[in-house]
Amino acid sequence: MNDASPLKSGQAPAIGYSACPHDCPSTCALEVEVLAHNRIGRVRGDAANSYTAGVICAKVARYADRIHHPDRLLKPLIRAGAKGEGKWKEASFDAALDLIAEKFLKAEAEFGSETVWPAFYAGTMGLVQRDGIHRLRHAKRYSNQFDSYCTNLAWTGFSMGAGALRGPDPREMAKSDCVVIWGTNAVSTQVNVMTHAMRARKERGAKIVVIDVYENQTMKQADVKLVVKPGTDAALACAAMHVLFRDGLADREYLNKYSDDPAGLESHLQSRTPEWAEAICGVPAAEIEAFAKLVGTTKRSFFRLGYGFSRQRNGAINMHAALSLAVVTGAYQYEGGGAFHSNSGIFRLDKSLVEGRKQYDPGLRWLDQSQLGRVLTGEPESLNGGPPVTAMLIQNTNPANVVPEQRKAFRGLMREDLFVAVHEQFMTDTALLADVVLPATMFLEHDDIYRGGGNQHIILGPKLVDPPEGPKSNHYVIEELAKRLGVGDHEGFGLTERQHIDYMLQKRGLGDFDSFKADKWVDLQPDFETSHFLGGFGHKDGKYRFRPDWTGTPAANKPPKRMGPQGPVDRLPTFPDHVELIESADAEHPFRLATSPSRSFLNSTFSETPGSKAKEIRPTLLIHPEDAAALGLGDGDRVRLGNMRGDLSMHAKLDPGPRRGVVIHEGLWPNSAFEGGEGINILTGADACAPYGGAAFHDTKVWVRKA
Ligand SMILES: Nc1nc2c(c(=O)[nH]1)N[C@H]1C(S)=C(S)[C@@H](COP(=O)(O)OP(=O)(O)OC[C@H]3O[C@@H](n4cnc5c(=O)[nH]c(N)nc54)[C@H](O)[C@@H]3O)O[C@H]1N2
Ligand SMILES: Nc1nc2c(c(=O)[nH]1)N[C@H]1C(S)=C(S)[C@@H](COP(=O)(O)OP(=O)(O)OC[C@H]3O[C@@H](n4cnc5c(=O)[nH]c(N)nc54)[C@H](O)[C@@H]3O)O[C@H]1N2
Ligand code: SF4
Ligand SMILES: [Mo]
Repeated sequence: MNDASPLKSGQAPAIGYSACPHDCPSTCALEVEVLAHNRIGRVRGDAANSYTAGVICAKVARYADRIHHPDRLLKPLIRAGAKGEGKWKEASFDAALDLIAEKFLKAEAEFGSETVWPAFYAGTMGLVQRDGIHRLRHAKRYSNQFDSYCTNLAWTGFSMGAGALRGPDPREMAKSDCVVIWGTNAVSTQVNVMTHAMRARKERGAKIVVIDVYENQTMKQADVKLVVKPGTDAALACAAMHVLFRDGLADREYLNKYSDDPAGLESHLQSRTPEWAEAICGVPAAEIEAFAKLVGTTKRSFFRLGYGFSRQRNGAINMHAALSLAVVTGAYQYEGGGAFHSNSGIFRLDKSLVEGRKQYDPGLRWLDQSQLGRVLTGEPESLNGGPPVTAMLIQNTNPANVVPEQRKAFRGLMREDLFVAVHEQFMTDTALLADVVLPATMFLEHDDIYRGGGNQHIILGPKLVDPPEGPKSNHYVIEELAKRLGVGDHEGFGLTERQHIDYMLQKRGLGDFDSFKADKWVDLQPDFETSHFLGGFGHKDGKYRFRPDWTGTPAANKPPKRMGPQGPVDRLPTFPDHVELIESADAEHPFRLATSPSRSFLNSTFSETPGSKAKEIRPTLLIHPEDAAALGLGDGDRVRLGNMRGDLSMHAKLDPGPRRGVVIHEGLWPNSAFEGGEGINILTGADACAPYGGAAFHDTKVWVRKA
């Protein structure tokens, strides 16, 4: 790969513009040093983009280490030994595609089209490269996929209250007097939140509040640190609302105009005192009082609600409760005030062509991606009335590592009668178990377009460099398979990436590929009134719902409803409340485990780059020193942890950051980083959470002992 001619001395590298494709709410605008037709240098944040503001994370700044990595997949591989053995024979791309098509046709002939599962997720967020797989799915009537890894619980909780998925301009954080960073480790997971929050502190003396289950990197920078037990944020929010009503700090005039039942809420909250909450969430009542007073008296309070605190079996309730607190303060009326979770509702790009929507049949069988293990081991409920899955194409996701109930996923992926093709950039845990591995291009090597839920821009990511010989784009693979599977002439096929981008942009009146090449992006933040819901919230009557209709017809920007209500919906509360739906600690499992993100990995990505590996060192369990002492554990000792789903070993790090009884494991390490070759997700559960599914990755009971 090193055949690029180096720059002559003194010659400045050309700069190309792009967007970060990774699954991160920030979707940074990038400046990329292009050193040769196939070589990049540094990657920087684009200073001209007002959200990115010139700042990106270290792992993407070092992207040259990833794109020019010696271990990149370069050749199609066909399994030559037993599954997972790691023996391969090289093949031409055509031969590999022919084999996949042959296996898919055979599976379809035997079991019907729903036996094929094109599985995907957001390893790239590019709309053409990520979502094109649906075109093939719909045209071939393969199984539908229910996307439950990430956003369900959060989006459901938010949109059930607000009726829409938008909010105050995240850049307004800089104009806030109090920024509440709730359940997101922004320093690690979306660094730009810190850029704007820190501006508010520097320029206006704003207070930074962080609410998390341990003192993470973000909390280390906070003025007010609230450490809750996992799955108890609604208790904290309810007690804070109690104080606001009690002390006359609730904005009653605003609530009467903009909400459904403030009087009902007030009376419901009467028993939700700070002492009540302390017993549930562990935050001392005095800290809850002080927090309530701070947000109740600071009109410009900006609540930045993350995903992390929704990854609990009661996560939708917790998100709705935190949002309700922001509403009770009346902060939405002020610049720099209100609650923001995601702008995903503002972009409204027409993806019908790229996804081949004309042929979409919601009546075909849905498969819950988090229950991949249950699906592949044939659990009838997860097969959802359809045939066994006997053939898969997997793009942009690494389920053998990232899905809960990993042992089942492994057993399923090892099935002899299952054919799996994985299209990847590296030999991931999933690729290792495949029958065919296809090498994939990286974002700088293909055209795409990106939109960022954490900001408000649509950003172009044109091809800037040539890929090495071998890797092909997702688009190429989908098009070539469609031809071989007899649907290449269906609507949406036969177009280039640029034609798809042109279509999406033109339909929205936003220009086209060429105009974006000049302008780089477009800023779609709605006006102040709309962003702050001053013309009303997203529900038909314009009112915020303190009493959400949890399983009713969702409003605009509906939560993922396609599988219908799931989980213990009968236990969802009428008003915001703590509901003990979580996997509570018990005598056998006295600890609660959260599997929080690490700074240098992004989900299962970047664990291959030397810079990231060196920073994360080894799989580690953060445990409170007093808990460690009780277990006879010293710093650095080997520790074993487990539950009814499995057990594994790592090293302990004594850390007063979490509360007693709570342990933290950061990052999605490759399974091979653990002694037993199994990863952290052998411990997490895949049961669907109420009311519309979603995985509770941070909601796990475990025992812990010295290994
Ligand atoms: N460096 C890095 N960046 C990432 C990722 C990564 O893995 N690494 N992942 C990307 C993806 S896919 C996503 S969706 C986003 C997610 O980004 P975030 O919104 O930040 O969500 P999480 O990473 O799940 O967790 C955030 C925080 O929630 C905390 N938490 C867990 N349970 C609770 C709880 O019950 N209450 C409270 N208050 N806090 C809790 C965790 O300890 C963690 O510090 O980040 C993206 N960016
Ligand atoms: N324990 C625990 N488990 C978790 C989480 C957690 O917090 N704790 N977080 C969950 C969340 S929020 C999410 S979103 C999931 C994410 O988990 P995954 O879906 O696995 O996400 P990534 O690691 O971001 O990306 C997956 C793969 O996409 C590949 N990829 C990137 N770009 C392309 C491309 O253009 N083409 C192809 N073919 N491949 C590409 C990358 O190489 C990478 O291996 O993990 C979930 N799992
Ligand atoms: S902060 Fe997120 S969007 Fe920005 S460069 Fe890093 S991973 Fe990409
Ligand atoms: Mo995610």
